[in-house]
Amino acid sequence: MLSVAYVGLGANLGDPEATLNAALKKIWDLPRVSLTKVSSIYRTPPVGLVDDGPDFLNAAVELKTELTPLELMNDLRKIERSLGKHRQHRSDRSRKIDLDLLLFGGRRFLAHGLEIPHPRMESRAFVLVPLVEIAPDVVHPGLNLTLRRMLERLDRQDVQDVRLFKAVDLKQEHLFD
Ligand code: PH2
Ligand code: MG
Ligand code: MG
Repeated sequence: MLSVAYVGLGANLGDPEATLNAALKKIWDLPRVSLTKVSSIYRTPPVGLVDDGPDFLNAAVELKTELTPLELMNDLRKIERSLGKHRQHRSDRSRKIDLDLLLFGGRRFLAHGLEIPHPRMESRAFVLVPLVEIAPDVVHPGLNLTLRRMLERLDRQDVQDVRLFKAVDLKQEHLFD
């Protein structure tokens, strides 16, 4: 069965733009996964970090896959490791790369350390701004709200702090040659 899934990308250490581009290429190259939409890249102030790190670059992608949520999560973890993220990395620390499985096929899923929808996505402008760009009318199962509506509920200042960094055009992008 083909499912539509959404993944959030974030990076704030090293060369975040190069790392995000490398992650996009690796997602593009995954077997049994088609990358169907890529948001613009946004520059965002760090939220809830204990280490006072630099700004993040964040983006979101849509993909279609025959994989199960756990298989997809494992593939995303392999990509994270290949780009320099260690398994014991804590979520409140700066990171080279973070790939979060946000939504999967309109389903709710909770097992083996994976929770879908991603438990903190509804409060995070750095997740919802890029995601709404590619999937405004998708409904969050559980909240039963569209992503656009979820974004409207966020603090205005948090949303304004998410600044466009660079548009990515999947058709013209040389990344995928
Ligand atoms: N990810 C976090 C914690 N804080 N802040 C921004 N701006 N962007 C992120 O991707 C991010 C964060 C945990 O994964
Ligand atoms: Mg994260
Ligand atoms: Mg993560």
